[in-house]
Amino acid sequence: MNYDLLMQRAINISAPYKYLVKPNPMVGALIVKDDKVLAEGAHEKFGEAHAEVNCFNSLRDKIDEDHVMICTLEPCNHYGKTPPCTEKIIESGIKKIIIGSLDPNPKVAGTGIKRLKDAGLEVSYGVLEKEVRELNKFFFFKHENGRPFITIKIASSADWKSHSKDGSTTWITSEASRKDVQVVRAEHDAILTGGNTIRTDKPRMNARVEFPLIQPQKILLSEQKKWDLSLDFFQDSQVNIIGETNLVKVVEELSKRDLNSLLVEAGPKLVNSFLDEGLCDEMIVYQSPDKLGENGVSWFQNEAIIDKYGLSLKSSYTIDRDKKTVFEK
Ligand code: AOF
Ligand code: ZN
Repeated sequence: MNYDLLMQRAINISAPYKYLVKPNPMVGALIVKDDKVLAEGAHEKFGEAHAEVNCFNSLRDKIDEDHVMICTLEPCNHYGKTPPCTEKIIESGIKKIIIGSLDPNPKVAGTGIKRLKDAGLEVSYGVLEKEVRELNKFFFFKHENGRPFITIKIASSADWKSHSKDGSTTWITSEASRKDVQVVRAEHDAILTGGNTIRTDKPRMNARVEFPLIQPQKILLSEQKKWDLSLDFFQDSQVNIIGETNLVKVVEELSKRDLNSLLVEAGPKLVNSFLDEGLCDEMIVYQSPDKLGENGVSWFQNEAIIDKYGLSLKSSYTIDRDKKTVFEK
């Protein structure tokens, strides 16, 4: 059997649920016999059935010695929001399982494979592991690094200014760039900003996209305790206000929560603080061809800052009249 091809299919069926399963990983499973796919299932919604369970539910055949299960991620072995998949697999009588990657979640981390092996199944793993990891980049990062993946997003003028000093609030980047930002927001588990941004820009900071999704949570770093809760920012999803000013402590606190990724959308001061603390894994710059000139407030003291923080170019392309550049660690 061509396990690479089958694993790719399992990955493919998991991917459409990206925005509905987060912060869980996208997972897909197949049951095959003699190179034929007899059943398939994906994890479709956070808190609901895992891929393996949906896969068994779609199988009409009775399992025999020749059936093989393909699963992109090590089956879970713990009681979370759903019971352990390992027990379901063992009960089914299936004898062989091919896994993409181990699950880095400390609640699973090898115990799923051990349980299956102990029950006498033939288990192998590591098929298209790289692809599974890439697809679930934030999930693997969080569990392997103990903190969420941090993306900083900025919109800049051609001369690296953030906004004009006189407070005129015209948009720097085009509508197409601002639409792209909505998808970036949708990908993250939480959006973090500062009190100044809320007071001056009055942003909504939700993900306005045309597909169903779990809205990112919102995190407001501010020492101001009382807020006008009718502001747009306080709608759509849960808002957490954090009064702590030490960013290392803030991220430590956020690491305890069920968040794999954090999108920082803030002004120059907070953005530079995140960079200074080394708390940036990726930076996305939407840059307009227009300059703000003398009236503009600079994003950085100098542009070479991006190199200084160990970020290097990942991709760069145009969106309408702007340029979107992604830098990564
Ligand atoms: C699987 N199959 O389809 C997924 C798995 O709270 P729960 O019960 O939904 O468990 C979530 C954890 O289970 C998640 O963090 C990850 O470690 C694993 N995800 N495991 O066997 C699946 N989505
Ligand atoms: Zn499971």
